[in-house]
Amino acid sequence: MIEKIKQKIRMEIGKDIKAALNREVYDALTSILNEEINIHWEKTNKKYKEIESKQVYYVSMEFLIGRLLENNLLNCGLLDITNEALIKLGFNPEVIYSMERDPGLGNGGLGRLAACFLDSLASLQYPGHGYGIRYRYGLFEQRFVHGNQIELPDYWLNDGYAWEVRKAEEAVCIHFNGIVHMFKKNDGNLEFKYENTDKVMAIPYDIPIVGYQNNVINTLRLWSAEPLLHEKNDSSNEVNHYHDLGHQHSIEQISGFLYPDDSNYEGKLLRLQQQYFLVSASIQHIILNFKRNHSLSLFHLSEKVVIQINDTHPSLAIPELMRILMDDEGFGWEKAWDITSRVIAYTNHTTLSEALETWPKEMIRQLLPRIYMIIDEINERFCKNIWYNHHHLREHIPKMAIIADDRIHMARLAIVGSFSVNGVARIHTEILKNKEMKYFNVMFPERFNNKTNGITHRRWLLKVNPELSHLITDIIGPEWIRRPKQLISLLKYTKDHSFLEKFDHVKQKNKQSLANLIHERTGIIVDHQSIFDVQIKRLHEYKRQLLNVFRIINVYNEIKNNPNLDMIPRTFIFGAKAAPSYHLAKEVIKLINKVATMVNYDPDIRGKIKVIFLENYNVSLAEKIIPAADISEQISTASKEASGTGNMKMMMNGALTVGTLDGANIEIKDVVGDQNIFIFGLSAEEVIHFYQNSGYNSIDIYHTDDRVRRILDQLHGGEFGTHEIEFKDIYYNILSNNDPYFVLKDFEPFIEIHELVEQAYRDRWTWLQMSVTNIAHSGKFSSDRTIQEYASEIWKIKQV
Ligand code: NBG
Repeated sequence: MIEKIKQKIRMEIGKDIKAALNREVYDALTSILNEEINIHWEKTNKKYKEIESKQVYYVSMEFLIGRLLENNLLNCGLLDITNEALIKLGFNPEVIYSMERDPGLGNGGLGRLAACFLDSLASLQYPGHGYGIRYRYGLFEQRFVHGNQIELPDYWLNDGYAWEVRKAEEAVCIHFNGIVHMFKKNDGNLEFKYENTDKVMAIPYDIPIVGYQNNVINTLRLWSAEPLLHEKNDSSNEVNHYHDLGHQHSIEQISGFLYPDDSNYEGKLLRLQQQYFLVSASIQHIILNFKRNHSLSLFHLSEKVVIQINDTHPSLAIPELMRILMDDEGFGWEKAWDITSRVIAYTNHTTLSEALETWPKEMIRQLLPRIYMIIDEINERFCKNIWYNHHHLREHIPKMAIIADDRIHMARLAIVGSFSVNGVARIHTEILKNKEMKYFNVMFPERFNNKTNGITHRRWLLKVNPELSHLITDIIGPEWIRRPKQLISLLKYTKDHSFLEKFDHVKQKNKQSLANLIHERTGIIVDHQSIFDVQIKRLHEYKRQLLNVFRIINVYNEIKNNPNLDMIPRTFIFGAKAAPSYHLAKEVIKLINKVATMVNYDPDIRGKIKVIFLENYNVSLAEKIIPAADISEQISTASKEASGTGNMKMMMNGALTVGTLDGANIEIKDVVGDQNIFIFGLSAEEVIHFYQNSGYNSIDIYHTDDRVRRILDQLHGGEFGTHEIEFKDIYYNILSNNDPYFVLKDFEPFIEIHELVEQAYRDRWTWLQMSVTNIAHSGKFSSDRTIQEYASEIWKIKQV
């Protein structure tokens, strides 16, 4: 490796290695690695073609893949020798890897899940690929100015992106707007022609997805929008030229930026264009590939292809596949429907009503006239089917119809057009079946199934926590890397003090590294022996960062009352971006920053607590925080968090969960046992009951709990702000809007559970034993398990 790096730098940059800049070494390394990857990439594709295997296509508006160099080196089996080589050449490997921009092509859990799935597919040797959008600007870069979130554009492509390959020859054309003409053919069937459409080219950029030490390279294909070639250069005069520039710009906008909303969708025309752009390009390409690779009729499509749509965002895949099958391939409705509904499977990721997508029907009719006609007919046939064949559901047609109240309900379209509908954790799937999608479940019970989320243990343990990984391998052998369930063997060592010592040592080292990073970025010194109490996730009311802040304020008030309070020092660590238009979420950001300033610089506190809010939380930052966490805060209002995946990542690195009975927390509790997790608060049933019967009054708690009253009065009275009205919206939301996420209701249980946490932490061996027990059980939450379930129960694909 040393020689290879030296030679690359000499040949490509014309420099001696001693003079090379970090960025140049990064470039040299990616180039060396790409040569290796390309060989296996071609072979993998050839193999899939040869054996005509069935392929799964994971279509998603988001892929949050994180940096790739270190990950790819690891998966290629080259990480150790590269690290050694870099050190010998006088470079710091970490610095070299950090030269890579972190592609922020996703918001949060949903996009990161897609990336974990791709990693597992390749590592388990499944023929599975991703389709997404190559946004020119990913999720905004977050800065804090006077405690407020400021959003800066994310220019991630500025220095080029070493892992992508532009495949102009595989571009496809997407049609928007225009008019649809209908003709009657000689055989009596209808024929459709489109006229005056606006054409946009979708250019694919392929990214290799490297399997773990198995020479499998799958593909993540990201589409970029460009004007048609002849349209681009067809400007004979200046007026036209400017018109064309405007036109070009509006087309490029389609893959311009990622919508920065998490669990909340604004009905924007551009977002709809993006969705159709992704879907049409991907489906066209899937059909093309099918024809290239098989000599079968498209009637057999479902034997060779399965399309998993990641939430409803790509649900236009259903009418788009229908359109191609009927208008381009000449199938009649019934056959086309039969093919489509055997190929498409849908994953739901939320039950939050504001996140269930609907589009004004006029918008779809204008932008996608032919697609609208097809949706209209799907709806018509579906409603008729209920009316004639499912009498008991007749009265529910208004709640089931795909087109209702002049809007198109995407989740309904997705359920009707798929053969599988899955939730992402047990409780979430149950809520879908029994509440949110109840009538659909009555009609299609065989479609509904659960696939509890997972995370790739290769990135989230092996790569981010090398010392812990070595320690685990030393004690139980390397088997767990290929079979993460083997981590369970660690249970034998939960009472082995010498092992626990070593584990503790690694944790302390990770905490020290994070403390260093915190110091570098914020100038604040944190005590690495304090409890690192971590909440990292998107900022959302239902995730209840506010509950966490109220607790911190409460501890602060207690210390002010009693400066000699006997407590173990704590460092509260936050990372969170708020959607730019989400006012209350931004208020909470400001509040956390305010409390941080107050706490961190108050001499009375004497370092007992520190509050650290790290800017610009993203995958790379998560990789630094997670190995250092002692406590993982998973405190959503029960029933609201579909699964959560940060909970799994932190458990896998030995943090203990403080959580509500929500999402995958429940399944974590099931495996680790009640004594190895800290559960508190309302259950989902209780929450749902309160919503249905409005039996909760936040004012009552304000009047009866002095601590709560004190905190709210501090908010209201300007004690945390520079002026009185600063946090009024939070205050009114809790008191006048009756605290929709039960922050006050769960306040006392949350304080109490943290008293237990502190007690547990005081007993060092018990704590370490609990940590190791969590790691031992975390194998269940590897995305390898999840992918195996998808593969055998939904996709019916085989390992190659
Ligand atoms: C999110 C849920 C999380 C879940 C991820 C991945 C959306 C719409 N949903 O709880 O909020 O872990 O999806 O399934 O982003």
